[in-house]
Amino acid sequence: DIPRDYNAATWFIDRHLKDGRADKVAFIDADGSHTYGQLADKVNRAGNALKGLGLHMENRIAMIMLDTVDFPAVFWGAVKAGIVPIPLNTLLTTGDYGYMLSDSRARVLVISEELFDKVEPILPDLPMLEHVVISGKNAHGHTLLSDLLAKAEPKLKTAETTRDDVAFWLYSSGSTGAPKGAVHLQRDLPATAVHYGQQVLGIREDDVTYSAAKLFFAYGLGNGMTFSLHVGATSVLLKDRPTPEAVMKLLKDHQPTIFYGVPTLYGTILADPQYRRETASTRLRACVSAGEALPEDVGRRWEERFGAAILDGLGSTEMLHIFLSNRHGEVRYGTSGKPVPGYELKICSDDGHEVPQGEMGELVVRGPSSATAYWNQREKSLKTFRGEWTHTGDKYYVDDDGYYRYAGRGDDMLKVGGIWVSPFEVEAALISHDKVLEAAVVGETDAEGLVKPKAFVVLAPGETGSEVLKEELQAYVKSKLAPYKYPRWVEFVEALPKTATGKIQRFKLRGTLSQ
Ligand code: 3SK
Repeated sequence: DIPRDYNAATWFIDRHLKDGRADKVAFIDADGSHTYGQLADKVNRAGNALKGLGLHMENRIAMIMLDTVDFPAVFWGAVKAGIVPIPLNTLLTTGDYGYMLSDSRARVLVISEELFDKVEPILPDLPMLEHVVISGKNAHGHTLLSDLLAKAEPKLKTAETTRDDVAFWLYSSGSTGAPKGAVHLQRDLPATAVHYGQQVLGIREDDVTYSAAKLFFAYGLGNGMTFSLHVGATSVLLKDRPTPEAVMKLLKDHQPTIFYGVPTLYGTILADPQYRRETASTRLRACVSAGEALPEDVGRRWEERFGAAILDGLGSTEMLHIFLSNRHGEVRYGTSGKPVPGYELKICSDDGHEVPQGEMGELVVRGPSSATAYWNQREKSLKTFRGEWTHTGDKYYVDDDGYYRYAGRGDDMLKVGGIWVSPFEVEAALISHDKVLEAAVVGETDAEGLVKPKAFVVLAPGETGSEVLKEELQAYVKSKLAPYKYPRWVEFVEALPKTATGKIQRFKLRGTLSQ
């Protein structure tokens, strides 16, 4: 139970000093190891540095930061001072940053030196932005974070916040429209760390974790930062892009016990037969997947080859982390598992009524980490946050054993011959074929004006698209699913369009019929 007077930094940062973890390693990044004691010092200095720039409680700062220890230092320094950090996706365009910086009215931007070029052209157009602070060595004419930290006081008074104060925001990308700032409270981080991190994943103090999803994603923020800080574990951070090569090297070098990935990464690693448990981490005891539903076949093959099951789950930026998940010892691949303790789920029809078990509908969730609203977006907030219930926009049904099965985004479903077809089901069938790496399925209109599935296929390395292969894949899907679900068209592509969080943007593939 979280007391009314509460600041999350007391629990996630300062408690470790009292609990004797000052010398324990909290983070490992490109510069080496950082203990809990060093982290607490850096957090205090960061909070004081922000106050020294003229920031007060409830002011906002934007963070466009790669995964190094500077990220948790700035994030927690702000939270401890009652200032609201807004981590932004580091992969966005200048235009996206212009929108988010002006929408959020951040007064300070902390940015990694490598990313500065992306914001430089828009700085003159951001009147609310007073300071740019650079993490790294090249100040680009602004202020270096390292200089501010060196000069700042190492003691910081914790701001007198309550559990219901705004702690941080995260922008939610969605498949259409402008990004929306999801407003999260001080109470939200401990809720996800307890309910998912401890009660489902079972993270412990002796774990060493690595998340391929970066800290700026809601998924990565919990995986790579708050879950390990919650139990006093160690998290390895990778600044670079999580290519299969980089990830496998990190797993080999640091031997983590928990690995958090996304389906595409699991699939790409599996496509290279040289990778196996012995070339990765022999200590791996749990793997996690989220971002999009994990194809059944990928889960099975990973477990066989790497000797650790993947817990596939569903979360959202709005709910902060995973609220529906598979459990150790009860994994059912091809499903998102069962509700995480502390969260209640309903499957609803379009008119908002709960549907009988087995029927498909929209997944709606109630739980302790829901954002309060989208900043400055009244209509969108009203549609998503309805009283205690948050609408996910995901279609699900519950099978006879109580496992939740993903059936696509509400707007991605296709009706073929009057029957709903989940593009995900057809994709999963395609991906289980040896020659297929990734697939996306959308509805296309045929000569009769009827909607039929069309597949975009990324082939496994070394494979080449051909008419013969197209027919082979069509026959294969027909043999695995109800025949009406097979893709009438198959297009071979180099890559699929995806959101920053790895979700396939099927809307970008619609209307591209080129038989
Ligand atoms: O996409 C997901 O499944 C997810 C999981 C955890 C946190 C955030 C997100 C978007």
